[in-house]
Amino acid sequence: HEADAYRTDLMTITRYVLNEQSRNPEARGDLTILLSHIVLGCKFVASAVNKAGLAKLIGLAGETNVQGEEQKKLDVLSNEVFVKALVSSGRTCVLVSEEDEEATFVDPALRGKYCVCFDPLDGSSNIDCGVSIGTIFGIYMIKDKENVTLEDVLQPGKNMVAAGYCMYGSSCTLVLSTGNGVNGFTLDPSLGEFILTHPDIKIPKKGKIYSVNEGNAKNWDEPTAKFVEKCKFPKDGSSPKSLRYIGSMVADVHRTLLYGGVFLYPADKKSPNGKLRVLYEVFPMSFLMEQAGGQSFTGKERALDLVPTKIHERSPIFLGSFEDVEEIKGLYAAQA
Ligand code: AHM
Ligand code: MG
Repeated sequence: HEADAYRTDLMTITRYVLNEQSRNPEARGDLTILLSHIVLGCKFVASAVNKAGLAKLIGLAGETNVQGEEQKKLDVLSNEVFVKALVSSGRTCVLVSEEDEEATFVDPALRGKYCVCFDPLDGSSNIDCGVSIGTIFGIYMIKDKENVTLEDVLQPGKNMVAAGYCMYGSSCTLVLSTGNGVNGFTLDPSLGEFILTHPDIKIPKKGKIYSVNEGNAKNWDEPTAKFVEKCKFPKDGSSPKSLRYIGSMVADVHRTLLYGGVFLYPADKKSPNGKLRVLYEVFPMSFLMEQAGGQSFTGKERALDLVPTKIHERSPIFLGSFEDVEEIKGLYAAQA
C-alpha cells in the first residue's frame, strides 16, 4: 500500500541529499555535510521560535533579563548559530549574512569549497505577533580554493549550486533545490528529522493570487501599477485575482510556490531598487521558482542573470507562475 510505504519508509532530508549526490560520481558528500549543518541551524531556530515567548528570547538586543544576563534578540542569536554551524562544517569559505555588514572569510584551516549567502531570520518584524518567519539560503561553489575573494559570492544567481528556505509556521517546512527540481520537507518534531512531504514541487502555470505591499502604490512605476490594476479589473472576462500579503517573504513565496500566482516587491520612487536583497533573498527564491517551473524577473532581466556588485545589493523582484510573470515582462517590454 503506497500510503503505508510513506509512513514506514521515511525519506529524511539527509537521505534525500545523499541519494542525489550518489548520482554524481565525482561528488564526495561535501554538499550533504554542508546541508546537514544548515538543517541543524534551522532546527535550532524552529525550536527557539516555538518557545520564544517562554524563554524570553525576544527581548531587544542588549536588554537584560531578571538574572541580569544580556538577552540576545532572536535574529542575532540565529545568526550566531548559523555562522558557527557553517564554519564548523569545514565545507565553507565565504559567508554572507544579512545580519553582518561584512562577509566572513573562514579560517584557512577550516575552509571548504562552498560559499553560503543567507538571511538567518527573515521577516523578524513579525516575530512578536506569531506570524510565520523563515531562513533563506543560497550556495555557490568557489572558483579557486587558493585564492578566495568576494568575487566568489558576487556571481549571478544562475551559478548557485543549491538554494532553499525554511519556514517557521504552523509547521516547520524546509524547501530545497540542488538544481534538480524542488522538494519540501516537514520537520517531524518527535523525530527531530525533516521528512520529505512535498516531492517534486511544480508551481501552477498560472495563478489566482497576487502578493504585494499595496501601501506603496502611489510610488510605483507604470508597469507595476498596470499589472496590479489588471489583477483587480481584468479586461479579458477572467475573474479578478485575490490579494494575499503576509509581509514575510518566506511565507509569501511558499504560498506562491504551492498555490501559484505572483509575488512582487517592485521598485518605487522612494526605493528605486526595491527592498529585497539580491544574494540571500532574490536569488535563492528565484532559483527555487525556476526549478519549480515558474520564473523570476527584475523588471529588466531574468533575475538569475543579474550580476551583483555589492554583497547587500537590492533588486526589484517579480516571481511566480510562468504565465503571470510573462504578463509582467510584457508590460515592461511595452514601456521600454
Ligand atoms: P527584513 O529582512 O527586515 O525582515 O525585511 C524583509 C521582509 C520580507 O520578508 C518581506 O517580503 C518584506 O520585508 C516586506 O516588506 P514591507 O513591509 O515593506 O512590505
Ligand atoms: Mg531579510
